[in-house]
Amino acid sequence: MNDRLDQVRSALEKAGCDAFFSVSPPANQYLSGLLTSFGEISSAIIIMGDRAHFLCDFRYTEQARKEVMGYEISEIKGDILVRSGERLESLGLKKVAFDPSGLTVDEKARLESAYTGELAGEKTWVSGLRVIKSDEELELLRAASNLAEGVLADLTPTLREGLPERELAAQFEFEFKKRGATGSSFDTIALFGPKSSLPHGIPDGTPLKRGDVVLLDFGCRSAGYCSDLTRTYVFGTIPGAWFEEIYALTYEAQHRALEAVQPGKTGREVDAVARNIISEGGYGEYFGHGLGHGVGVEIHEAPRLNTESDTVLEAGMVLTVEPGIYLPGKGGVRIEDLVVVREDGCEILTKTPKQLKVLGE
Ligand SMILES: [Mn+2]
Repeated sequence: MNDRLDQVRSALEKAGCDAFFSVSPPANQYLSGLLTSFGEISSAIIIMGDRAHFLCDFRYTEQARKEVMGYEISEIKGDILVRSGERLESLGLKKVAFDPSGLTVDEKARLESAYTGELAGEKTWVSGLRVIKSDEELELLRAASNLAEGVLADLTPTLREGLPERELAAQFEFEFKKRGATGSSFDTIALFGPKSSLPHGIPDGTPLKRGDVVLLDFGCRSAGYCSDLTRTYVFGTIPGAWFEEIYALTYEAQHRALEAVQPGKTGREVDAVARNIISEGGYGEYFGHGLGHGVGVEIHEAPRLNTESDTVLEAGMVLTVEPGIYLPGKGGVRIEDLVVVREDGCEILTKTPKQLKVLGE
């Protein structure tokens, strides 16, 4: 953790700022190690050359005093943005590096009502540090991935006709917590039959039937780190040749894209490998999302694999590779693995087999 403080301090010096300031929950988790909800602004961090302050409200004070190292902990009352602005002011800071991208217009105004110095836009310091994972972070990501895969392995044999999508989704989330995760890293996607053509469909009361496609996209958050994987199965029997065709094409696209993940490639180049295979197979218009995204303390973070990404891959980045083909009214396929970019290619953290599998036989 102290390495991360040092890295922010050396960036501060180069940029000629007096301090770094953050109220971003994922950035603050990364910099302090304290796990809080990402749903609200619950802490503020001020890093100066020789001191660092961690501000939080009563709910987190006891935990912060025990767990947050390298910072002076202050308990604050009332509006965290106004109190933080007042603190920046009283510390006499003239130019503060700050990434405003997570703030609403109203939140920014509250901060500026109390701080009269300069907030210098700084979007990349912490997100840039987060892109390359340390060995310790890789172990946490691996553990989160293994935990989620264990749940998949145990739940898929229990699928039965009539099981509603939302009951299966709830079972995933129950098992994550039961096995030690803090919860799911995003709302579990469990879609049956034609609903599988909705890339981010919401599980409802739709009952499982023989001949259904079963699309499962899920992950857990464990010790602050996320996992993400997708498998697509069929239940009872294969719904038709159309499904075998799109499954085989998605499988091939994913396999070739995984081979293309290596240092020096851009996000756009890796995306193009999968996209060209799907397009040449005649389904280009049915693969409408990017190939993948970074995963870490957040489920979606830098870097991106898509048609616009100029990011050059480097060893230590963690990404998903998740092509899909979605036929409206019929069904869809997505196959997603979590991978680490290594010096010589990529290491696939997801171990669950990908051959087309018929469940419930
Ligand atoms: Mn994903």
